[in-house]
Amino acid sequence: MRVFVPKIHGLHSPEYEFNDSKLIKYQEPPDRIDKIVERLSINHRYIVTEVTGKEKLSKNGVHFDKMIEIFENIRTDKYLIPDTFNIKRIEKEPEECSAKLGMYLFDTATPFGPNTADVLRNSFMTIKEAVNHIKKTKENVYVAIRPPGHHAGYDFFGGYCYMNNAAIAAVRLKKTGKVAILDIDYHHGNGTQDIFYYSDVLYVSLHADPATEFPYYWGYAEESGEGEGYGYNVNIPLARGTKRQDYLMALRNALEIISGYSPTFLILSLGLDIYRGDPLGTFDIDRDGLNEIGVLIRVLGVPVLIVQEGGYAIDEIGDNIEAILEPFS
Ligand code: Q9C
Ligand code: ZN
Repeated sequence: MRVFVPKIHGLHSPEYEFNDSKLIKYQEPPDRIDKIVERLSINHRYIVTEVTGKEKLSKNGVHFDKMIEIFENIRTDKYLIPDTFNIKRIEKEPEECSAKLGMYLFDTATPFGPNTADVLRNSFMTIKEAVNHIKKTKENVYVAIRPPGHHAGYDFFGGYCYMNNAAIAAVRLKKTGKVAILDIDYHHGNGTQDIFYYSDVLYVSLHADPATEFPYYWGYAEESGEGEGYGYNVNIPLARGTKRQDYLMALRNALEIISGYSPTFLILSLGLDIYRGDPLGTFDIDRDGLNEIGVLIRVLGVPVLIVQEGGYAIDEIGDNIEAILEPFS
């Protein structure tokens, strides 16, 4: 299987995030992806390509222009964590960079640094190359990318995410067929839901119940889409501590829905934070469980674009990625 990696992702590397009323070490560091790439590079089933190119963010086809313009124009010598949020959503832009970011940011875990915009430009190019490859070959592709994307919506960002990698791919793939997105990150993909809420791109998400878990204000089962999108948003919230067998049962239901839609392409938002040893998750899914998840999704027989989202058990991330990708490779 081909693997695409943004070469300069490591230039986005905040030191801290503000979490649970404390300043803590940033939980989404470069070695997440470095460890994955290191492991797949020595496995003959994978051909790893580092993408060096960059693409202007304004052509992303998904996000609100004003938010992207702010990303393009931030000038800072340190990682900014805004302290004030635009909950009234006024359109006037303040002068201070941190306050500009606060216009669209929804949490305190998503610092914006000197090279963040450049890293996003490299991410965008990486997504485009992966999309071109799956379009051309109809073969499964894995994008080993960070920062992740599924918490970034049309006009908001947060949860370590700035731009929605899976959504950017979906919009492009939609030009040649029907697209479904399956999101198995531990957290609800509020950004992806938001972007496709009014459209017939099918979004199906298995995630921890928002009543107890981030992102708290999205992800309930009754959020079904609206207008053209009605019925094409499917949320399956699961209790903290959900065990492998219950998870797999819910996954079979999700796959039934996807199979009924007959997509041309499937995008898999892959969060390894469902793993039992993850510091941010609570699900009880072991490494064999990850492999079984891969097997069940593979059985659909649809070409899959696998996009990396969360996953913070860094010492085990190499073993975990091999376990879940093996059926696709
Ligand atoms: N009190 C992804 O897995 N912090 N993002 C949660 C809870 C943010 C996770 C704080 C977690 C973001 C892509
Ligand atoms: Zn997550």
